[in-house]
Amino acid sequence: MAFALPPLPYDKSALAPHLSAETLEFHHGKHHNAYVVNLNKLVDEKKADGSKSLEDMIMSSEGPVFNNAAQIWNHTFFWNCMKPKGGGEPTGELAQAITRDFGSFAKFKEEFTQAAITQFGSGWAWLVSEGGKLKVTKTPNADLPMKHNQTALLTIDVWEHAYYIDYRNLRPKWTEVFLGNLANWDFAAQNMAKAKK
Ligand code: MN3
Repeated sequence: MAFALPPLPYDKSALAPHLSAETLEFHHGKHHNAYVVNLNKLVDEKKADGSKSLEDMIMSSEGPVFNNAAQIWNHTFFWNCMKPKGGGEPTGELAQAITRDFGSFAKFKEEFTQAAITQFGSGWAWLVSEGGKLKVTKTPNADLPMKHNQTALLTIDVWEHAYYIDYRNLRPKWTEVFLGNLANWDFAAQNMAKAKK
């Protein structure tokens, strides 16, 4: 069975003015879709096992199959890390865990921003859970927490294609807007709850 491009969890104009419909049209419709097309092509050409789940494929592959499979997963995850009227601060258990492991939400924000800004070239900054503890990490290109025994809670895409249309070269501005106006803390809390099981 071929892999399919999952639809965005909201309308492509729903994140404006923070992220334009044009950005989502390109980022989801062109970039995310290209990873799906490429993976299906690789499965055909290399006779890779296309009946595997995307996660199994990510965990068992390297090179082009890994890159495309992981980028499909990363983007599907990333769309859910944003919502209209997002941002602000988490509540409940997630808020407590952030205070416990970073000292304060402000400290977490500093670390996450630093990771997003200092990822050299393309990649991702993450809030992850590892052995019951929350951490901020960054990964290059398609690399992702599940390859490092970590559960992803929240991510920001810092490939230039994620912000260039709206913010040109200003990755710090993009990171600020993501945390301030878009971050979906409900989704991160759900991921933390699943990580505990
Ligand atoms: Mn991207």
